[in-house]
Amino acid sequence: MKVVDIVGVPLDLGAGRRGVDMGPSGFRIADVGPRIRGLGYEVCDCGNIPVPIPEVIGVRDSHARYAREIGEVCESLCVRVRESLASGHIPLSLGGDHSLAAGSIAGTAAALREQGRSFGLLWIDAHADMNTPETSRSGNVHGMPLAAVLGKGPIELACVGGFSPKVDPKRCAVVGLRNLDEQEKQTVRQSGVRAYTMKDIDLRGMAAVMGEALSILCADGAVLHVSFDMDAVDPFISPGVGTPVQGGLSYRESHLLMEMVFDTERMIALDVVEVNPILDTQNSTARLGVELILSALGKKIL
Ligand SMILES: [Mn+2]
Repeated sequence: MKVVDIVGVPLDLGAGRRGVDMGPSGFRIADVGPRIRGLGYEVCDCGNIPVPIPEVIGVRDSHARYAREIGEVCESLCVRVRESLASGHIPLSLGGDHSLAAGSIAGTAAALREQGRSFGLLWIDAHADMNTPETSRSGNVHGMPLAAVLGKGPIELACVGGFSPKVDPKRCAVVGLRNLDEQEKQTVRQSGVRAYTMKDIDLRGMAAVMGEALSILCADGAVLHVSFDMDAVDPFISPGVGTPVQGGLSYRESHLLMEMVFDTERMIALDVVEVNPILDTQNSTARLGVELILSALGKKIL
């Protein structure tokens, strides 16, 4: 029986608004473990990774706030994800702000290096998360994790696991983009990452966009790491996120995306992040997150 390892990461040091540290509780209250078990998986809830709170640490670098502490959390998560994959399990990292992906993806990259295999990275997000301490206006590190795994961004995140970069930009696709400043638009265009905006999804449909993205990411037998920011989904149905942007993925587009991920049979690791119960309505965003996790793990309509 396939095993899913749940790892909670109550991290809000990368976000500008507090509360996203309660995300893992939101998922558990929405029965994430029992629901996955109901699909026929064995589930191991590994608890939460210890994360410091901002009240007990000072800001040293206003261009990358709490980067050192976030880097330390990411090192712990990297170890957990690598061990989970080495055991043949599926690590499910629940956030917490998106900066945790610098750790989970480091874990995937480390495990696959040991096995001599390659992976594609599917990044679902309203934002590109490709800022660096030099370009970020807020200094919030949750806008930087994709830069970090590509070898840029704050050094504390880029070097998690002791090597960099974690992934080739040609093996990355971002889906759901709709909020970038001028500088970041240029960064994305020059990055070599496949970027699918909401306009692409409107014009071509989610099925065509994901069909293309997955064929690129899974080429040559590569497996998949999926990093899903709940702010990719439209805030009407996913209100509990720190940086909502209107015009996002619909309920069905989000599910189709995850169903198509499952159909590849290549997904080995999943992050679902940026659930903020403080900003949510009746835990609806965590509940939607759980539904999307189930689709990615093979829940079928028929
Ligand atoms: Mn993000």
